[in-house]
Amino acid sequence: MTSTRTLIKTTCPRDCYDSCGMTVLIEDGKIRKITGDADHLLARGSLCGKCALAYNGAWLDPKHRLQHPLRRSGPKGGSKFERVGWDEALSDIASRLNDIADSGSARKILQTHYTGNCSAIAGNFPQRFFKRLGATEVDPDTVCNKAGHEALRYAIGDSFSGFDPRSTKDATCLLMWGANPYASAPHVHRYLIPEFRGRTIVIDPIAHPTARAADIFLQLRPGTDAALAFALMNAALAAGLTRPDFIASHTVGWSEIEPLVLRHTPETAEAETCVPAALIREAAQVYATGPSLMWLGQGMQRQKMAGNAFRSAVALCAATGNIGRVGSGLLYLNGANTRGIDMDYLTGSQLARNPKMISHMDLADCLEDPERSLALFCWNNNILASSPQQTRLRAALKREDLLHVVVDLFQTDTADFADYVLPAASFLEFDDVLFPYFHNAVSAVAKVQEPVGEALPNQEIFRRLARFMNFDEPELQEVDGDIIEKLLAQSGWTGGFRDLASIGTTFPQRQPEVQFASLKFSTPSGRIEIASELAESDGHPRTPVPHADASTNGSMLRVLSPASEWTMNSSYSNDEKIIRRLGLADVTLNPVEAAARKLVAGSTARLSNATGSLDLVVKTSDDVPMGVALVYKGRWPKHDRNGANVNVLNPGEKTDIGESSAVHGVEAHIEPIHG
Ligand SMILES: Nc1nc2c(c(=O)[nH]1)N[C@H]1C(S)=C(S)[C@@H](COP(=O)(O)OP(=O)(O)OC[C@H]3O[C@@H](n4cnc5c(=O)[nH]c(N)nc54)[C@H](O)[C@@H]3O)O[C@H]1N2
Ligand SMILES: Nc1nc2c(c(=O)[nH]1)N[C@H]1C(S)=C(S)[C@@H](COP(=O)(O)OP(=O)(O)OC[C@H]3O[C@@H](n4cnc5c(=O)[nH]c(N)nc54)[C@H](O)[C@@H]3O)O[C@H]1N2
Ligand code: SF4
Ligand SMILES: [Mo]
Repeated sequence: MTSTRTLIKTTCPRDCYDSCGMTVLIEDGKIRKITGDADHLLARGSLCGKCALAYNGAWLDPKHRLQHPLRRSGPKGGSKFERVGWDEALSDIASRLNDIADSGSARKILQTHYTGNCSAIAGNFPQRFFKRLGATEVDPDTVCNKAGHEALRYAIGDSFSGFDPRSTKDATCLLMWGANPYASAPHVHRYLIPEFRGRTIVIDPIAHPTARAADIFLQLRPGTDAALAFALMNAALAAGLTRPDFIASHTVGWSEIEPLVLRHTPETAEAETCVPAALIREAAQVYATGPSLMWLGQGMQRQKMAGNAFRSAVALCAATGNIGRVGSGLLYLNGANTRGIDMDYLTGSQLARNPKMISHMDLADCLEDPERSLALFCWNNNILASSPQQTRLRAALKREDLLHVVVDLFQTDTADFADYVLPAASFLEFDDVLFPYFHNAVSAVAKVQEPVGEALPNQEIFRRLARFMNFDEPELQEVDGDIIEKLLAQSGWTGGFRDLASIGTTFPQRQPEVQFASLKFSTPSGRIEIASELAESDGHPRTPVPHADASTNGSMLRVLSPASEWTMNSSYSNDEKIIRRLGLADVTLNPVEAAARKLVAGSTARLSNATGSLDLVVKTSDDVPMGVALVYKGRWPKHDRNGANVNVLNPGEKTDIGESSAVHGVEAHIEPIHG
């Protein structure tokens, strides 16, 4: 018998800088293997290790996937469910939501969502439903990157228009600040950075492989970035490498921080940051000479004073004139707007009835209070793994009076506490488009198989629910084909979806454009605002200051919980091969730190603070500085012997700006466990 073999191109829509092109081998109508697309700019024929395992593992395996709508049949959190039909589930959910809305309490319906699927429709369409309903959105960015967005809004008026990564060809320096491409952008680490012909600088507390490979590595104490930024400005000024003309024409407020800059020498900063003064001078020389690119990672804005740190970094960029000229610029994220996409259309902004959002840092508070919350929807988001205050959240989700609906591919910890679990189709099971947040590309996310069981794409679930609610706005029923057509037209792609799918990824701009070439910024003054009246009127300092967090007191450690190489947030932590690779949850310490605390590698230690505690296997590595405990994020609590992950230690402290997560500011004690 001859078998049929087809190769289909699609794109990985994870929350990842790389947005790899993928090739799916279909044999006799079944997926045989999913690999990286050899033609894709970054994938170059291979996926990262985690996706290579999970996409060929749990994501294709019906026994791991949710296949049918489920209704709770035991106590809350007991994970006992019975299978129900879609219509039965949706009509019951709709009638309970209508009861809440009819009593004037729609805002007490909370919805959490994030980036489980970053595709345009699956990631955004359900927003139309919740806007029409008048539900309260738990601001998704507050668990990830809101501090950075807000700080950039004050300083340059825009956090969604970064430099085009292809402009590395024109730069002499690439500064990576609080990002770990080795884990969070593996193909950027593997290809783009080694191919870069200029010099690389990394600023990070951890000596991760990207840092180790850098020309200059500034290994600072966590939470001391602003002090370092001021010392870099001081050194640039002393070396005559600041740009007075640029400062005079395109910035406001330099004179307000200049006295602080003059006082903040590399020697001052060495004492605060632990970075040798000579290395600060060398980095300042390289960066200020430029043209230089500054990639602001999300790790450094998960500190308590993150907004101040970001504003300080922008001041360095502005003082050295490293923006608006060829080979220079700042990158946080590139929004779909850089491809012409109208996000208001996609998310149905005109339907909004309740503009108020709450922070993820306040979610436990809100869910504990029946006066503030009557229902909760979680889609594209696993709060019991990812959000702070894990113990309080679990307890709050036991409320029998709270209607809780989870839409996911898998039976997560969060789903265990739901009244209804609705099975979502994966990105392999319907057509969509993706606007990556690093490269300014447009990519096809193409259907390669039928949905598993009765699973439905997010958007179809919410179209059906809208019908059961008797919502009659046409936006709530718009079909995928029409949306894709409109989005592609907005992006300037002149072919159809199938044309795009045949090549996978396209770049609307053939050549990288210089970021902010007009040197016009969307701030009130139209300039880079080192001093911001807007920030001041929002209750923040007018200018950044050279802040450094105090050292942890002797017995406490700073707990950093960044991206793991083997999970994507909490995704993949239920894949059998990945579970084997992860092994027991661990904590990595500097060997000197471990020895001083009488902790032996391989033994178990307890990390604890006022919020919670976690038993972890001790590892030691020189990558980790003194005073720091490294515990990667992303494990599923229910697969761990603690029944919890690192967020059990996270009190949910807010950043200075943006009510965002200061998760890398968590502190904890560590002690050996005997016996
Ligand atoms: N300690 C600590 N905690 C952190 C962080 C940290 O650095 N340290 N980082 C934070 C950050 S940056 C983020 S962004 C958040 C992320 O937190 P989450 O948004 O919770 O990310 P995931 O854990 O991957 O959960 C996404 C869920 O979406 C599901 N999913 C995938 N595709 C689809 C789909 O098509 N439809 C539906 N309905 N579901 C789908 C996945 O199965 C998964 O359960 O975590 C935060 N939590
Ligand atoms: N493999 C994998 N890739 C991912 C994810 C994942 O979970 N796994 N998550 C995705 C998501 S949602 C996001 S938001 C991104 C996040 O990816 P990144 O932007 O790389 O952010 P993080 O992984 O949180 O942390 C990056 C670095 O910040 C450092 N850091 C911590 N505190 C400080 C500090 O005070 N100052 C400085 N300068 N650095 C500090 C950490 O040591 C870490 O090395 O990655 C995405 N990619
Ligand atoms: S998670 Fe990132 S690196 Fe891995 S396949 Fe997807 S896009 Fe590529
Ligand atoms: Mo994130």
